[in-house]
Amino acid sequence: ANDGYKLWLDYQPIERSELHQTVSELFSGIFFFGKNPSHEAIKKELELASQGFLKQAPKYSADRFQTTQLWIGTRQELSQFLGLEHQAKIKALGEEGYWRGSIIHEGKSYYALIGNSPVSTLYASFDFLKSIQSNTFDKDTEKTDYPKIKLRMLNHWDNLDRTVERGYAGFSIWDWHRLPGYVDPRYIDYARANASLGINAVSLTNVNANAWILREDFVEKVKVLADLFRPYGIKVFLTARFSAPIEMGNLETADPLDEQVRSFWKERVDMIYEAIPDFGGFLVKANSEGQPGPHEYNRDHAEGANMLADALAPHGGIVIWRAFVYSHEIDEDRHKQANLEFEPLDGKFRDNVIVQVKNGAIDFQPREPFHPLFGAVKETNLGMEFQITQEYLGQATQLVYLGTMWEEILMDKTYRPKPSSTVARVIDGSDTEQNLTLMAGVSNIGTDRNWTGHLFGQANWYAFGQLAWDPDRSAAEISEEWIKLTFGQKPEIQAKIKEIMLASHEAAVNYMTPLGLHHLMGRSHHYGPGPWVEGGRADWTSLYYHRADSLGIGFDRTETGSGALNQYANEISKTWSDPKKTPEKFLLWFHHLPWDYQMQSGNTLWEEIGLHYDKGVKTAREMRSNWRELEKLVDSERFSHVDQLLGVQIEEAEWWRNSSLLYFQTFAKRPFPDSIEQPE
Ligand code: GCW
Repeated sequence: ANDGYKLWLDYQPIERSELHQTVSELFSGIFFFGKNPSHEAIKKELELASQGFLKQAPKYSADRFQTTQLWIGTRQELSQFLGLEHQAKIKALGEEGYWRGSIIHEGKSYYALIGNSPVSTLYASFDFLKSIQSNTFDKDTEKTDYPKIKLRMLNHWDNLDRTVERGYAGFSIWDWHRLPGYVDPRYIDYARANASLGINAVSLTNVNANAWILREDFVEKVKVLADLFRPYGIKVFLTARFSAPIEMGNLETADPLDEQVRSFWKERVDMIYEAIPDFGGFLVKANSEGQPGPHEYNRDHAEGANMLADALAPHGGIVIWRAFVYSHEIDEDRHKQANLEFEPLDGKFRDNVIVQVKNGAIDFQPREPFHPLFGAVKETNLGMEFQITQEYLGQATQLVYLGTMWEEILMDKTYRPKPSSTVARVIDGSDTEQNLTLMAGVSNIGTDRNWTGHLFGQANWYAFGQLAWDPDRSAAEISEEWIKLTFGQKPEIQAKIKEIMLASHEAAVNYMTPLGLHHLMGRSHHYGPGPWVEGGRADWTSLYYHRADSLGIGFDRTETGSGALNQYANEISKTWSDPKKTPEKFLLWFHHLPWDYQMQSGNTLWEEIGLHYDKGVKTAREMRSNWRELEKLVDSERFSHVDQLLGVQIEEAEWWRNSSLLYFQTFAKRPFPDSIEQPE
């Protein structure tokens, strides 16, 4: 059955005879230099691949020369066959870098997969298999690669009872109840999938944390996962609940400067490292949305983070401290809060702390300008947090390829610390002096057979991994690659699916929140439209964000409004304070403008809003008509899965358009443009 379980590691029979020939030769004589758990993982992968590609088992050679075709090992293991220059070239790629290509030795050619470490040899192997799958393998071209970001991490928001916060693909894959005794084979497939993308870290538990995960019996369960993931180069992190000293240490305080609190954490951390010597560290959400934190004791984020960092440092562990903060006390535009709290702390965090910042300042909206903290601090390690799970983007019902959205953010110019800086250059550390770099993605994985609920959710997991490896990769290229690995080589399939994917994010922005509108989703579930939503805290309502009235619409964040725009570099804040010079995709994010404001197209703002909503619906329909052209080319199981969901997506796009426009019309009191389908 084509249920999507195998993800992009579905090794289909090789069709092209020449490639078939080459690959059977290589797989007929494999020699491993050295023995270690990562090499065992490679072996397992080659076995799966060989069965899939050639329908037969691979053959290993006993000796490295005679019958051997394929050499696998680390640079050191193969050093005698590499010239000095060649060795230096591979070494320069760093611990996680690899080289693959042909080596001639005594007149015979061997194809070699060489990493600087066992794990990077595994990366070389996955890349080699991928090139076969996508029909691009060429024995005579060498390939080198290395990751540009150190920590490439998934954040699971998985609770210990297996529910998943903002998870739409079933329950948590971590079966805490049956661990440590029962080891679900799925854990290995999870590790394979991540390693194939170069993902090397995972935080297992929700940032809205439960202190229990730090109990000894839970750590024993975590150890099983850490042991399984180690050969795949994946380190395990846990979320630490700041009030754990009170909840499980019987202390009266969790004050980070209190000696007993400090020893509580030190003991916990020592206990964890006893079980998991390469434990990654803690991911912490503190003083945000009701989570406990250092503010309760009049301490700041740096004091809170450093206390944990000090407990972890002797073991080489790190603290990832989230900048997604908004407190109930501060009555400021939420957009400003992270900068208000973190800019003054620049330089105060320990070296083993990374501050993890969401891509935008509000909350994973369909489109946000980049977060103004990127570029604003000089002596703080900043990491990126993207959301792979589609909380505000149609969840697991809608097809929305996020690669293009992430690419857009990574390429945005921050103008700081260097005039040429972009978000990518800040987070990969090339324009800053930060010694730790991180890209995290909130996972969209669950127990659904296809892992991600919507088949195309897999593309977002894939794209995230690829961008974390190299934030300069093009989202279009990544989509092509994913399509080949998922649906095969046929060019008609390629072109159509790529068109669907590349149009999908803009479509969702258009039918949900065009022109810089944001947070118009229904309250708390964040699914369908709810621009009319009132009640609760001001910034939990949509009215707070769109501010529509009889005069106009939009959130004034210039100096006449909240002033949040001033948190960006001058090049941005000066220019964008003029609506005429603000990119129209962010217009209503920063400005409150009259309904008759004239847009670049010559239309009024009101007309343009209507046209965007309508365009979103039309694109959703085109996505389905494109998909339907593939009916004969894609297996019926996947065809129908995607087709049905696109049907729902179209209905929901219409729902968004009609309800939003009818609602905004009660303020604008103007007719809809003639050219659009009239909402009713
Ligand atoms: O996006 C919001 C979500 C919360 C989430 C929070 C966060 C984990 O609605 O469910 O809580 O952000 O990122 O901390």
